[in-house]
Amino acid sequence: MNELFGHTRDVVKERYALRTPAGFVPSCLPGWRNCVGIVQISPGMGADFSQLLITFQKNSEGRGNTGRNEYVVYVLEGKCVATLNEKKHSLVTGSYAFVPPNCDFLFSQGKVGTRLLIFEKRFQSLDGYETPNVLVGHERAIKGNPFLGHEEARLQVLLPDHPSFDLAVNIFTYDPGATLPFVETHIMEHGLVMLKGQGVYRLDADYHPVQAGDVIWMAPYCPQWFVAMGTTTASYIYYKDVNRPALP
Ligand code: UGY
Ligand code: MN
Repeated sequence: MNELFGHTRDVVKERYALRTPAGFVPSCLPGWRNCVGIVQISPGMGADFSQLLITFQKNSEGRGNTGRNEYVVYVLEGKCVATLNEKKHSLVTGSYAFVPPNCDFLFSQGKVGTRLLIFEKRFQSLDGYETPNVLVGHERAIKGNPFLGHEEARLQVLLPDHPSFDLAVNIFTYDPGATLPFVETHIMEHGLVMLKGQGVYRLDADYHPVQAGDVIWMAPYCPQWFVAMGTTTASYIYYKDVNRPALP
C-alpha cells in the first residue's frame, strides 16, 4: 500500500518507466493457471519485449509452447519443476532457464509463494547460426566479474556470450557507494528488477530512488546510470537485446 493516498513513485514515460510493487495489478495470462500474473513491461508501454512476474499459489502451473518467442525464466524465490521439451529440470531460488522458440513448456509443482520472473521476446535468427537449445543454470555457478575493471561493481552474465543468442540476462551487484562508471546511452533496450538493496537510478534526465522489487524499463538510447546507496550491496537482474544488426 502507498503510505500517502494519491501518491506513487511509478512513472511511465515515452523513453522509460519505473514501476513499484505498490502499483502492480494482476492479469490473467493464457496458459498460467491458479497463479498471480503481473505484466511488468510490455509493448503497450513502448517496449519490444515483455517482462512478467508469476507468483505460484496452490496447484499453479504454466503450460504452453513458446512459438516464435523465447523466454528466460529466473526464479526470484521458491522452487518448481520446469518440463521443457519433455525433459524435467528442478529449479530453486537463483535458477534460470532459457526456453527457445517452438518449445513445449510446463512450470509446475511449485511451492506456494514461488516467484518466477520471465523475459519474453520474439526470437530473431541470424544467418549462419543455429537457434540455441534449452539451457538451465544457477546464478551461483556464474562468476561475478569486475565491470570495466571496477571491483566494486560486478557483473554475472547468465547466458552464453555467443551470436546465436539475441538476448542477454545479467545480474549486476554493487557495493555501497559503487556506481555504473559512466552514463550509458546505447541501442539496446533493458528490462530490470531490483533484487536487493537500494540506490538512485538516472533515467533519461531524471533521478529516481529505487529499492528491491522495483521494475525499470529503458527504451533504446535512454541515458542511464546507477549509484548504490545505504549500507548493503545492491543488485539487479536485467534483460537486453544483443547480437543483431541495427537495421534488421
Ligand atoms: O549491459 C548494460 O548495458 C548495463 N551496463 N546497463 C545498466 O546496468 N543499466
Ligand atoms: Mn545499459
